[in-house]
Formats: sequence, structure tokens, C-alpha cells
Amino acid sequence: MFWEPIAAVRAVVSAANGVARLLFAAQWGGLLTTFKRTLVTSALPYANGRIHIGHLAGAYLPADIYVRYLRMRGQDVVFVCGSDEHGVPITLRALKEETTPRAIIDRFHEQNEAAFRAAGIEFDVYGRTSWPEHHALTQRFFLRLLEGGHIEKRKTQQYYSEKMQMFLPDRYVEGTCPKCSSGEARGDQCDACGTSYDVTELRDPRSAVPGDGSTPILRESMHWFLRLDHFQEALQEKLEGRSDWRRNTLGGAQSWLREGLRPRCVTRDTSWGVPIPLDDPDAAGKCIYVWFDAPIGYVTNTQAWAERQGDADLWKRYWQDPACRLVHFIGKDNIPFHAIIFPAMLMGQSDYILPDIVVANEYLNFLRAGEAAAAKFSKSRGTVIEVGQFVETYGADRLRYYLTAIAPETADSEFSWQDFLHRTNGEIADVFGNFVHRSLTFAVKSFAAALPSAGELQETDRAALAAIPVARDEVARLLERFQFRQAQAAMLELARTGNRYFDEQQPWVTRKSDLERCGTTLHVCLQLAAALARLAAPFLPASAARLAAMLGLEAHDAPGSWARIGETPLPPGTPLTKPQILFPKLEREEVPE
Ligand code: B3M
Ligand code: ZN
Repeated sequence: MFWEPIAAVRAVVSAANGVARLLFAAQWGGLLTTFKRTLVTSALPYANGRIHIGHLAGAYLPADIYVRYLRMRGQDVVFVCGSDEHGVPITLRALKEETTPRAIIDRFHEQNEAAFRAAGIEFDVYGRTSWPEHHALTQRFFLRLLEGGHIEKRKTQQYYSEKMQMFLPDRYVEGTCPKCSSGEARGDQCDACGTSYDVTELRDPRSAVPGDGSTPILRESMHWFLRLDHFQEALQEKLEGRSDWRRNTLGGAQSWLREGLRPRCVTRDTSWGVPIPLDDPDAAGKCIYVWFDAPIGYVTNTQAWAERQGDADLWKRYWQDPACRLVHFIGKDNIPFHAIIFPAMLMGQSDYILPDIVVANEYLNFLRAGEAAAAKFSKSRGTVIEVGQFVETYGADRLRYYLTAIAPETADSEFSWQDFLHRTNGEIADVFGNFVHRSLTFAVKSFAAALPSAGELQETDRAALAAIPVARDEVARLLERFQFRQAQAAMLELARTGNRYFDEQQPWVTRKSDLERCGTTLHVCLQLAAALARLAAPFLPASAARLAAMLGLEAHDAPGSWARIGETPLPPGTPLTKPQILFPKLEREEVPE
């Protein structure tokens, strides 16, 4: 009885997906006509520290680009994120700083929200899992699964510190990884090899509680388990044939399925989190596991957004209507939670849609000058690059450009200051900025600050203009496949075409010999610049807006404006003013090392 409504929802969703994939193969934009709406989420960062640029490159910047693009395509889209405020990452930080978890989350929630804003990442809502509404919703999810027979109580062995007289969940224990033997493994997960495991599988456990360090003993504790095994078949089916998923994401999910889904503990011995909603003495002193409540935060935050729109039911159009496409952007260490566990939790609710696609990035590391290999961004090595400061020094779009150019889409990639200098100067300044600047300066100087008319177009002019819709469609095709690196490169290619055209036409020569021809050249160049203002908007929103303003181009990134890339929007006589430089070149001394 319980399975029927789920099966019905699943059938609708998977039929919709099937149709979507067919259309997708046939023509780009197929998905946009199949799904009426899109809900995009970015992983909720723990509010236990500041996000750094490595984080941005993973789950946030690509999602923001995607959302901006969808809006320009006229899609109805909501973009959701927020702080993950529970779990040991928070309490551990509070212990280290000798303060309360509340003080920690309040500080970092605010700082991280500001950092995202500075980087031009515009969520529709940046919520908090400490909200009472979130606690209530998480408890409803839990109870629904319990009633459906998908959560059950079991006796477990947990590490306990006799010295501190406390249980040690997850990251409170450190030891040796059972898989790769790294000595720095955390209780539930190894950062070195990315495996997650049961805490009792960890070798040589020691307490990570500050001031403790003792060897914990195992003690009995009752806990609640999610019967993931109940969803094995349904999840398998859902993932079949999804060649549009990236290899890392599909592979990660399938390896869990191959090993066979096992019941998973979804409560913890901690008092910081969502209380277990049961009148049961075994629930005392325990909370729901942070990885159970965190993804529900996507729902809570959508509800908060709906509330703010003045229509409290609006969230249902995104979470409970198969015409909505749910897209998760995450880092690779979060794959099983988004591709397996959360979908199982959603299936157990029976009235929710499932994620259509999970887009996971690999890691961005830091390559220090003179060193052969890149390493993680690390506080102790002084290589953490904080977002707010970076943006203040170099501007959000330089950061966005570089992080997209080196996006860790299919393999880990590395940030280096030299490369940052090199690529932002050589690509956005020399190619994009230069094309725009030389075209505008030349036009202002030669045509009394008004756009000359097109005059008589020759084959080369027509070819240059024809590059606009080609670039538009190529960028769209790549963005819809989540190939952000290549999409940005295809955008830049249009500026390259512009530069080549400018060089070939030599307006500085025709200005003296054939003023009309010179006018045609500049007319074409400025129409290309206008197309770039729109085409660059998802990637470099602030610069695209400045460029649009310089050209007097209105609503360059308005909903639906994507289709208008390819028109020549500037009428002859458009007033032109002396341009500002979009991307001043950076001097070597302006970057560290
Ligand atoms: N806070 C883990 C992380 O920051 C976690 C993500 C939650 S997404 C629902 O990597
Ligand atoms: Zn390991």
C-alpha cells in the first residue's frame, strides 16, 4: 500500500526523464521544454568556518552560472542554499574556541552569506538548518519514514570517552582509515581516499575532543537506522542509462549500489541537532544525524523563500510536481548523500520528486610557486584564500573567470597565482576587454560618438555576425551538459572572432581611405560587443552589466534575453561614450609570490 503512491510518482518522474533525454539528444534545450521549472541547489556549507575559493569552484559558482543562464532562457527557476548548522563540525569548533555552537553558527552564517554575495552568487534564499521550521520538517520526514517501516531502532556499539564521560560520534574520533591506512581519518569518513564507513571499522581510534586524546572504548547505545536496502531497486532503476550524469557522480552512486545498500544509522549521541521526535527513553541525549537533516534544508529553505514571496504553498510547485527538475550541485565527497540517501528519504515521503541530476565537482587544490604538486587549501600552510578579500583585491569577475577556466569538472585541478595572473591578463583582459575597448574607443573617436550604420555588408561582415548565434547555441549546449569550462571558452571565442575581424578589416586604414567601410566594420564590432554583453552575463555578471551600460543596451540579462542574442540590438545613431576599461591588467607585483 505504501509503495503504490511512490511507484506512481516514480513512474511519472522517470517517464518525464525518459522523454527529456530523448529530446536532449535531438536538440539542445530539450530539457527546458520538457520541464516547466527548475530547482537548483548548492550544497549547504557547514557554518563552522569561512568558505574559501576552493569551495566556490565546486558547488556554488557553476550553479550560479547555470541559474543565470536558465533565467535568460526564460525558465522558472529557484536557487536554494544556506548554512548547515548541526553536527560535530560545529560542536568541535565551539569546543576548540571555548564558545557555544550557537555563537559559531551565527558568526559563520553571516560571513559566508556575505562572501557569496561578494562573489556575485545570487541565491534566492540562504537559509539556516537551526530554524525551528527546519527542525519540525526534519522530524516529519523522520516520522514518515518510521511509519512506513523504513526506520527502525537497533542496538549499536559507539565509541565512548571515559575520561570525558561522553559518546564520541563521527569526527570526535580519529584514527587509521580501514581502506587506505591514512593516519588522519575521521570517525565516519577519510579525507585522503574519500571513503565513508562505520565508525567501528576505523583502526586505532583516539578521541579528537580537545584536551582528551584518550583511547575510547565501545559502549552500547540504541540508535535508529534508515533501511536504505528498501530502496535499492528503485534507486538502481533511476540511475540506469543516465549517460548525462558525470562519470564521477554516476560511478560513485553505482559503487554504493554494487556493494548493496545497508541500513544506515541516522541518529547520534549528541545534543546539538534536531531532537528525535519520539517519546522513548532511548532517544534521550540523542539527535538526528546531521546528514539526515541537512538535505531536508533544501526543502525548508524553499519553503522560507515561498513564505517571503507571499505564497506559502509555492514551494510545492518545486518539490512535489514532476514538471519541476531538481538539480543538485555538490563536491565529490557528498555524492552518496545526494545520489543515494536523500533520494531514498524522498521516496519514503511518497509525495516528493527526486533529483533528476546530481552534478559533482572534483577538488580544487592549491599549487604553490616552486612546488611540484598541488595540495589542499590549508589554514596551517597559509594557503586558504578567503573569498571576500580576494574579491576586494581583484574583483568578482576575475575570480569567477579563473575558477571557471580551471573548474575541476572531471579531475582535480589546481589554483596557482601565476596561472591566475597569466590567464586573467591573457584571456579576459587581452581578448575580451581588449576587443570591447578598441571597438568602442575607435568608434567614439571616428564617428562623433554615435554608432555608424551598417551600410553595405560584405561576406566577411556577414560571417562575423553569423558567429553570434553559433556562439550562443554552442554556449547553451555546453551549459546544458554542465560543461562550464568549455562553455566559458566558447563565449570567449566570440571575442576572439571580434578581434580577428577587427584586425583583418583594419579600420585604422579604411578610416582614411573608405569611411563608409570603416563605419560598417565598427557597426559590426559593436553588435558583437552587444552580443558579448549578453553571452557573458552568466559567467561575468558585473562586467557584462558594465558593458551593456556602455552600449546603452537595456535588460541585457532579463528573463528571456537569451533568445535575443543573435539580433543586432544597437540601432545606428546609438550614442557612444568613451569606454572604461573592463579588466585592467594585473601587474606581477599585484599577486602574491
Ligand atoms: N555541509 C558537507 C560539506 O560542507 C555538508 C553538505 C551538506 S549538503 C546538504 O561538504
Ligand atoms: Zn582512506
